[in-house]
Amino acid sequence: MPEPSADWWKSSVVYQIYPSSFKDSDGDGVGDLAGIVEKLDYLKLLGVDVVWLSPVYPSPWDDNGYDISDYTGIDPRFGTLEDWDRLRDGLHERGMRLVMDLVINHTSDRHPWFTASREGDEDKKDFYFWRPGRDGGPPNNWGSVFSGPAWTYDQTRGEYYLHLFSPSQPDLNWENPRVRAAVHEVALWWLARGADGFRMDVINFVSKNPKLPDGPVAGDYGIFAEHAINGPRLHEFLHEMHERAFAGRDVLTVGEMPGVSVEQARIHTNPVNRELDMVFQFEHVDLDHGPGGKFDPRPLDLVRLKASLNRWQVGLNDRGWNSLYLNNHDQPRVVSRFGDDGRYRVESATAIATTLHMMQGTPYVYQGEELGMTNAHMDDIADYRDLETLNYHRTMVETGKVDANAAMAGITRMSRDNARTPMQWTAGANAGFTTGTPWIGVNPNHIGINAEAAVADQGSVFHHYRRLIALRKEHPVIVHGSFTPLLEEDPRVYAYTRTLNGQVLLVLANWSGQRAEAELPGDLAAADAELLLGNLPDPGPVAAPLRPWEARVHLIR
Ligand code: TEU
Repeated sequence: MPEPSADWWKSSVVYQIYPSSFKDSDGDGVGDLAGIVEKLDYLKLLGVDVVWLSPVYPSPWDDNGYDISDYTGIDPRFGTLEDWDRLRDGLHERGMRLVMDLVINHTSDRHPWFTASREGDEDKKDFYFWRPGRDGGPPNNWGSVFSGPAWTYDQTRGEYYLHLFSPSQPDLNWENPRVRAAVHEVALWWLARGADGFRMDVINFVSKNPKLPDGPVAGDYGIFAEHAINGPRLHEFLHEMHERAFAGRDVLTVGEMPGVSVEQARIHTNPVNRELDMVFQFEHVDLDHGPGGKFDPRPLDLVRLKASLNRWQVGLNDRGWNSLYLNNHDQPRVVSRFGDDGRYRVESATAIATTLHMMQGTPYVYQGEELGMTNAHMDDIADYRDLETLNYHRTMVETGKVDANAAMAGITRMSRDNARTPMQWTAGANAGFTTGTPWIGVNPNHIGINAEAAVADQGSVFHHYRRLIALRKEHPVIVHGSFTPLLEEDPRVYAYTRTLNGQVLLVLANWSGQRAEAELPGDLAAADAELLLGNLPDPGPVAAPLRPWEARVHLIR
């Protein structure tokens, strides 16, 4: 286990594993903990420091494990607590850490807490949001993230319960101090077992306007975000959890916060407030959502993406800390979404990675991103497994509310299942993921896009990620340097500098399939710079034009 040191997570790179799709060791078609242990040397070669493990707790699997029925166990599909211990030890032996996914805004409706609550148990009756109906319907007009109303009537209790996600994910009532104490106990239980921190699911949803008022109507329902996120007690709840569970411990805490602003994140991640180390914000991954939402996508506007990411870089500099991500289990594969997964797949994947990894913050690599894995391009709804996707198709497409072809195109481009197809290990059967029948289809392009081929090819996306990760360890300017945006209105080139103790890191990336000139300020253009890393052969000097999807990192000492 590496020596604890203050803020180790600032110079770390985190690798997210979506366990059901990473590696299956027992042939049941679902990834498992023992499968992850088989691949630890692969992760060590990549150079990542931390593994963030998406949920592996017992779950009815409505939302692929984000509906938890037992917070201190392992779902049999993934193995046992002893398997988890072996994963923990395997990571620690290699100098890596293990961060767990805490889903504590809601439980599964099969969790014993909910069972007791619906039956009116004295201790649990207020563990969730129960309300009588209004005018024969739900208590307010909120809609769920996963389509439909955010309330379901329960015959046993005779009241409605709140679920901002699916009816199988009832929201915990954090106004109840016993709920908060129970959640703190869960965190302490995993820390005692050797976990090194937590990713906290929609953690800014845990404080809601206690009156639960109607939201402004959009479509069939009211928008819950007006009153159910970033609520009045959020800072209090986060600080309380920090003091009860994290204070004095050498752990990484990252809060997933859909809808958080830079201003709020500056408070959440300012160490003096003792809340969280960093947050996952969503501004940059919501930019291509059209008027009809995520399944009504619009092409990327690079100038808007630069403005968003740059705002977060400048906004948190010296006061908070950024997480840096463009991929995860909820987002389509960035090389298909913002890059070019055809002619310039390797070039665009590495240019995008260079742009992100040289910024200030902790980079998160999602499984397969380091291979340049692409969207699945599935155009038959029968191939999808994701609750959000299937609910959207059922409630909007099958009802005729949206045009079926346009919606299916949106689903093909934006569904979360694009990130959840099995990890591509080899060109062989099922991409070497399983000897059984995979729970979701394997991308046919695993023939050419797989870890075995990538590790053997020094020009692969994998080795570019490995070099980016290594640079972060070698140059303090990458971790601690201030950020200065350049060429903010340029529609093709992403450019910025990082500065520390007189050293200037210049990052140039052409996010287009055309040649581009970076019109740099004279002092930079003429600088005598050392080339630290390029993504194409024979990279030129600072002033050299940028070839299609070319990225370069120059150091001016
Ligand atoms: O996601 C939170 C969230 O906002 C999701 O709605 C996600 O961003 C959305 O699907 C994008 O369209 C977290 C988890 O990451 C996600 O996997 C869970 O489904 C969700 O919470 C409920 O736990």
